[in-house]
Amino acid sequence: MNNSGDPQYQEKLIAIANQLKNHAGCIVLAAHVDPDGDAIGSVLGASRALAALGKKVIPVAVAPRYLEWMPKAGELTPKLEVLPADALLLVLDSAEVTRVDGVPMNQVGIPIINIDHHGSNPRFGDLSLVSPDKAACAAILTDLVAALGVTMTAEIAEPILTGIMTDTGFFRNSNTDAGVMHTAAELLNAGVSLAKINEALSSQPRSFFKLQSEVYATIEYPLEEKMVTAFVNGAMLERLNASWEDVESLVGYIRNAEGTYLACLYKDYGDSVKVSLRSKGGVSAQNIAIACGGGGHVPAAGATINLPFAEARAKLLFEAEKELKRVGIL
Ligand SMILES: [Mn+2]
Repeated sequence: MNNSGDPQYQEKLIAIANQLKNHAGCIVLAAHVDPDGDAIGSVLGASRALAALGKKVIPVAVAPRYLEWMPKAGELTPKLEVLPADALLLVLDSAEVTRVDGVPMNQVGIPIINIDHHGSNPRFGDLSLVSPDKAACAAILTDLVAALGVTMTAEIAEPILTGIMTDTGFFRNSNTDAGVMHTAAELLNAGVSLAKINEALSSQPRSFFKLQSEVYATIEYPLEEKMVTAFVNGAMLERLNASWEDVESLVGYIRNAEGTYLACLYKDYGDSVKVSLRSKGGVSAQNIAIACGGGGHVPAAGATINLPFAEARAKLLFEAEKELKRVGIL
């Protein structure tokens, strides 16, 4: 087990496991807005493990279309306006209180446990375990399942492994270390099928391919061709009968443009622009995202810039240029 993220990792893990085991009421689980594979995987993995302990669980999340295969029918609750009075709230993969989706975060008398792997997490909650060395929040949950004394079954392992696969870019990104490979091996030993997860995650609707050709047509190489950008807006989606979800993985493809260190997909919402950033070669997408009012990880980050496209693009390129100069690429 790799504990380098937090010297008190094991201690905090045990304290959290004990509080969860000792809590007599229900346990509500939630993750961040715009949930990804790690958010949904962490909520489902933790909730199935706690259910195996006999706990009453309410996992709160809405799986985006490409992750709809993950929950069983009726397993997820989309939203809770008010938490049950006896609830404990377990928040997963959420870098900030304001990022938590579907549950009230200010209800008096509700204990909150915060498990995450974003270094910028302010360690909110009554108990928190934030371990930035972990490639995925789901990887922490593998350790939590063990600390709870729950046997890792295929049913618990599948969403956890999915979270790890999506947050490591299918074991290709720089956060794929020996520790996460060991964790994945443990999950495979529990009987989960890597091929099944891979197939489910790789499947794309026809609208995705039409959209892909249009988005590729917008590719530009600014900043002395050290950066690659692509653009999508609502009108393109409407014309192709595609959805914003079809766009999610596109930045992962353009980041492969030869000779570039930084990839940006602009999602133009009209009065604001969401930028999804990917970086390599020492460039920090996180630095750029933070400068634009967002956040994330060093190799993968994002921000919503509340400006029309031309101004948002200028702001992003300004911050990107600063970062590329900082590492000596420009
Ligand atoms: Mn994550």
